[in-house]
Parts: sequence; structure tokens; C-alpha cells
Amino acid sequence: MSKTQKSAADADAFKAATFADISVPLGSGGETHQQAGDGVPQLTTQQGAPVSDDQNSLKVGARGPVALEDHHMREKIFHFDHERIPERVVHARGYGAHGFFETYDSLADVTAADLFQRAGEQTPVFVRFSTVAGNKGSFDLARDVRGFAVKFYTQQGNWDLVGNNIPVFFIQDAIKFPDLIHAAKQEPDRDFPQAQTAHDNFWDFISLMPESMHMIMWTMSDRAIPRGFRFMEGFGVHTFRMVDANGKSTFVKFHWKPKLGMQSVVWNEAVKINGADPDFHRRDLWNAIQSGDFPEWELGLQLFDEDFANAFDFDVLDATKLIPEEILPVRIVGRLVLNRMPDNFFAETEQVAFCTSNIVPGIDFTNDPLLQGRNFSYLDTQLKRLGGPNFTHIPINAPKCPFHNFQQDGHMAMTNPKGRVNFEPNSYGLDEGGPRESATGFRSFPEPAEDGATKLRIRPDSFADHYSQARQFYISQTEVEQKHITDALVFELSRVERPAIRVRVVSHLLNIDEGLAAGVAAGLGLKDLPEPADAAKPTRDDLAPSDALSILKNPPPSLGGRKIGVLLSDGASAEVFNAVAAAADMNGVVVEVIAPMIDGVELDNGTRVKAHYKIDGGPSVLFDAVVVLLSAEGAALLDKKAAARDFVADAFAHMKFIGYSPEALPLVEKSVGARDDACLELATAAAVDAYFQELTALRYWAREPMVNAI
Ligand code: HDE
Repeated sequence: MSKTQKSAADADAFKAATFADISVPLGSGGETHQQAGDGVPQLTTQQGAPVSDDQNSLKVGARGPVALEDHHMREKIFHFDHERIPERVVHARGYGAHGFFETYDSLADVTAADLFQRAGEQTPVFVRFSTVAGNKGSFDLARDVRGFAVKFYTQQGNWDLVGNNIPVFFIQDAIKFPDLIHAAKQEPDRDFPQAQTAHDNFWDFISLMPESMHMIMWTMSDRAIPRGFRFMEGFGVHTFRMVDANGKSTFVKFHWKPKLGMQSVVWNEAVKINGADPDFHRRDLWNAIQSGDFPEWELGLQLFDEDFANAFDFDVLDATKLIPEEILPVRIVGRLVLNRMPDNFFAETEQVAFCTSNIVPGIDFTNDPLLQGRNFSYLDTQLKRLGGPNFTHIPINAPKCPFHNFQQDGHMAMTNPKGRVNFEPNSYGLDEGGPRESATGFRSFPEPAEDGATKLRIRPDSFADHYSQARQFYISQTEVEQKHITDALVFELSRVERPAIRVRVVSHLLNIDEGLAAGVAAGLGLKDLPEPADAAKPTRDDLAPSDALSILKNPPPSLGGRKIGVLLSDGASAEVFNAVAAAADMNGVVVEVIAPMIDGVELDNGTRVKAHYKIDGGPSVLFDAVVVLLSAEGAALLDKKAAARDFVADAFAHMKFIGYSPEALPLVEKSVGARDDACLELATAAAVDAYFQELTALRYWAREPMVNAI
């Protein structure tokens, strides 16, 4: 027997042994293999030709060469080779969802924008959340700004409100954006660090750009490590215009307020979450939507006129400044509900193309130089990313209202105009002439130019105060939050190799708050404080603290959307477990079970409870609070496992509330040392109520000075 004959015989023998009663080609999936028919669709090529064998390429003899004529294999591999498109240069890692925006009351008094005209009107939206610096495959809990981009499919075209979860930005002029992003992303010679600003390039740039100081206060605060997308605010950042039907313009700043309230994690926790679940934020959004717990935000507007703008302390065109809510209240005008995940991540979340230049009649730009630069950049970026000018034809980007124009051809054209006429003006009349202009179409607000304006490369003097609002943000924080800012600066600057950069940052902090500068200097081991940095304008100390800027001064309205991790063992109390589950259900809290083995445990009344995680896969960093519900035997078993001790020790270090059965006490004591008031014994169902009462605080901050996790 020749070698070829032998291997063919072997293959047949193998086939016979493995797939004795199914007639399928060698290499198929055994008992999971299905044939088309009976409702199972037929596998075809892209051209629709049915495929008979998707397991084996076409060969000349069983061990012979592969024939080039195997069109199915060639098409399949060719397509695979081209699956990747360039990732976004910033905001590469993102996660999107569909939903709707509902207008509460007509805003016809301030804007002609169609979506705001009728109370109760719902407009479809697609929202994409993102981090900025990391690549597409980076982890979710980077210390970073979060993108909050909303595409409204209105009846008068698509309006993209491409915002962030922080209301100000690092720079004032778009021309510095490439420098900022180069400095923030991986250093080009070594291609690390990934998704982190804790490195020399970033802090070197920042320390030479005092205008970034306000934003730095935000990115070093807990705002930059949100508990989830559902728990963060969003902002349009720039001042925009709303224009009514009579052409009257009102300035506007956009705010998104999460219905579940704001919440962040602590840094030590963030670092561990990134290892335990790099997809922490996307999983949270996915789970919430799939379980019908639809995330909601309210849209708020700060509306003001020229007089207010002229009288305000800072230039409203300067994106490094905000208008405190205490000075100009936020008017709530509608709600955003996310209720559907995309059918396909790539087709929708990856291909969605936000452009700040997508506005609709009733909305307009201002001269904010950052916004003006963005209006160029986004369109330009989409061309590169999506490969041609017809990305608007992709369903996720196409308007949901009728649209007609004479734009045609180009790569992947799907909606070329029909008929003979593709130009305007034309004399072909009503039937054939195609679309025409309309009086109600978009008109730019006729803002007068400055008198005698000349072309200059200059920053206005009104942009020159770089520290006053940084200080205002800092003094608006609780002591706990101020400490976190200090710790974050110390952490990041300790990763910086060049001492001069560290010193330069401290010299800026001295212009913000001396206590902050002293704390960071001490944390870095600086013997002497440097001189304060030269300031174009002295820091004002007359700006009142704004409580709206703090997360902790604005506690969440309920426990809704939070998650408790219950560490269970065989023989644990069914009474207490059921009480925890019932209280969680009443409070809109999700319970997940962690057990020594994934097949779960048997409670003391014989009920079996399935586990969501095996102990080493479900660390306490994934939960807002924990319960350790063990029998004596269970406690003895888990006491020997580092993962179980870490579960309790980390919950304690991250200021979480810990409920425990009396039998779990030895494990708790061994893991945390001295218990405190947020360690609560759950011997009976009655004690569970008290635990849930305490839990509304989410963290027991009084513990922080003791654990000093950072
Ligand atoms: Fe962006 N930004 N940006 N940005 N940005 C992009 O556009 C840019 C800025 C923001 O989920 C890019 O489609 C410049 C401020 C979000 O798809 C790019 C400047 C704010 C997203 C771009 C800024 C943002 C982007 C890359 C300085 C908050 C993700 C991919 C003038 C108000 C959108 C893309 C999504 C994405 C340019 C500053 C938010 C390169 C030049 C300020 C949420 O075009």
C-alpha cells in the first residue's frame, strides 16, 4: 500500500470510528455537527452558492497539494485577512448600545430642533462609551476620561453630541491635540505603557501646559475610575448654541445625569479589577440591558445669553472652564434610556461614526477653538477608518429620516440617486428634477465677526487663568476625595523617571492649593517645595466651592444597579441567604454567588444554590459589598485558601460593607485584623435588614485612614 493509500484508509477508518452513523466529512464537530435543512439555514459563499464541505480544503489526493481553484476556501480566507479596520486613534476601546431619548416638555422657546418640540416624543439613539488612551484591546478600568457619545436619529437628520464624562478638557486649542494624545498614549520607542498616563511623556507635556491643570484635577479624581458607565455623568463640554424658529440664539452647555447616581471605585480596586475582569464596564452594561434593568440618564441644559456670558468670570469659549451649577442651574429636559444591545459589535459599535459636525436645524456651534478643530477631525478620521466617503450608508450611521441629495459614487456606494438628474440647478421639473433647498433648512447663526478682526495665531487674554477653576474643583471635594487626588498624583508621578518633571508638576499644584502640593511633595519624598510656577494670572481664591462637582456630596438615590457578592459554602444558613436574596431583590440589587466549586453548594436546608464564580474567579473587587455566609466546615476549608482570605481582606481594604455568618468569624478576623462598624454579623434574617440599611452608604469611608490601601 502506498503512503497516500494508507493515509486515505486511515482517514476512512477514523471517520468510521468517530462518526459512525453520521455522513459528514472528516474533521467536523462530531455530535455537535448539523446539516442544513429542517430550519437550519444552508451555508453559502458570499455569492450565495451552497457549500457542501466547510471542513476540508480541496486537495489533489488525500495528502496532495491544495488546488487553487478552491474558491470557497480562497474567499473565506481572503475575507478573514481583511477583517480589521484601523482602530480609532483615540477612544479606541468602546462599548455601545441602542435606546431612545424622550423629551419631557417642548423647548420651542429656545430651539427649533425637531426632537425638542413635542413633549413625550421619543427619538432613537445610539450611544458609545469609551476610554481615551488605551488601544482597542485594553482594559476597562484605566484611570482615564470616558467618552460619552450620543447619536440622535432625529426627524431632521442625525445630531451627534460627542461628549465626555468630564466637563472640561486638557487643552484650549485643537492644534495641541496631536501633542496631547502622543504624550498620553504609549511611548513610541517602547510601545508601553498601555492605557495609562503614569509615564514621563504624559507628565512632561502636562507640566509644560498649565491650561491642563483644571482637567488634571478631574482625571486624578475618582471621576476617572467610574464604577460603570451607568454611574457616571456626561457633558457636551463646549458651549453650543440653540437657535429658535425666529433665529434667536441661546448659549447652551449639555449635561447627562445618571438616574442611578454617581459612583466610582478606589484605585487599588481598579488595578485589581483590570486583572480579574478587563471587561468590567462593558459586562456591567451588557448584563444590565440583557436583564431588563435599562440604564437611564436625564439630559440637562445650562442655558444663558450674551449678557451672562459677558458677566461670567471666564470665557465661555474656553473648554478648560465650566459654569458651576450653583451659578447657573441645570434645567432637566428629557431622558435617555438604553434598552438594546447591538446585534453585532463590529457592524454597529465599531463602525459607528460620530462627527461633531453632525448638527441639525436649531443647534449650532460657537467659536470655541477646540470645537472648531474637532469639526474637521472627526469627518477626516471616519474617512480613514471606514475607507471612503460612503460610511454614512452603513445602517448604524444612516439617518432614519428621509434624505435626498446628489452625492454619488465612491467606495461601497449603496444609495446613489435614482434617475437621470444628478445636479442642481436643473430644469427637469417636479417629477424628475430631484431634491431642492427649503426655507426651513439649516441656517448658520449669523454671528457678527469681531470689529476689525485680523488673522492672528493667538490665545485670547480671556483664556489666561489656568488655576482658579482647578482650585475651585479641589476645594469642592470632600476630604476623602481630596486625599484620593493627592494619592493619584503621587502614584502617577512616582512612575515618572525624570525628577525634574515631578518637581514641575508640584510647582503648578502650588498655584492650586498649598495643602495639595505639600501632600504630593511629601508622597514623592521631595525635601523642599519648589517655587510656584509662573502664572499668567494669579489664582483667585474667591470662587465658592461647588457641591455639584463632588461625587460623595451627591450620594446615589438608591442601591439600584449595585451588586453583592455572597461567598457561600455547603451547610450555610438558608434562612440568611434567602433573606439576603429577598432584600437585594427589593432594593434592585443583583446577588452573585461565589463558592469553593462552580457547581455550587448545598445550604443547611438541603437547597442547592448554583455558583456564578469559583472562589478564585470571583474576587470581591467585582462587587459593591460582600456577605460571607459559611458553615463551620466551610469556614475551615476556605480559611486555607488565599483567594478566600483575599476576598475578605480586599473588601475590607476597599471600604466595603462586610456581612458574615458567626461561623465565618475566624476567616474574617484572620483576613481583616480588627473588625469595625461596617463588619456586620448576619446570624438571622433580621440582621440582614440592618445590613441593607447601612449599605446605602456604599462605602465605609471612616475606615480609609486605617487601611490606607493606596
Ligand atoms: Fe475627540 N476625537 N477630539 N474629543 N472624541 C475622536 O474621532 C479630537 C475631544 C470624543 O465613540 C476621534 O471618530 C480632536 C473633546 C469622543 O466613536 C478624533 C480634539 C471631547 C470620541 C477626535 C478632540 C472629545 C472622540 C477619533 C481636540 C469631549 C469617541 C475617532 C480639538 C467633548 C467617539 C473618531 C466614538 C473621538 C479628535 C477633543 C470626545 C481623532 C482633534 C474635547 C467621545 O477625530
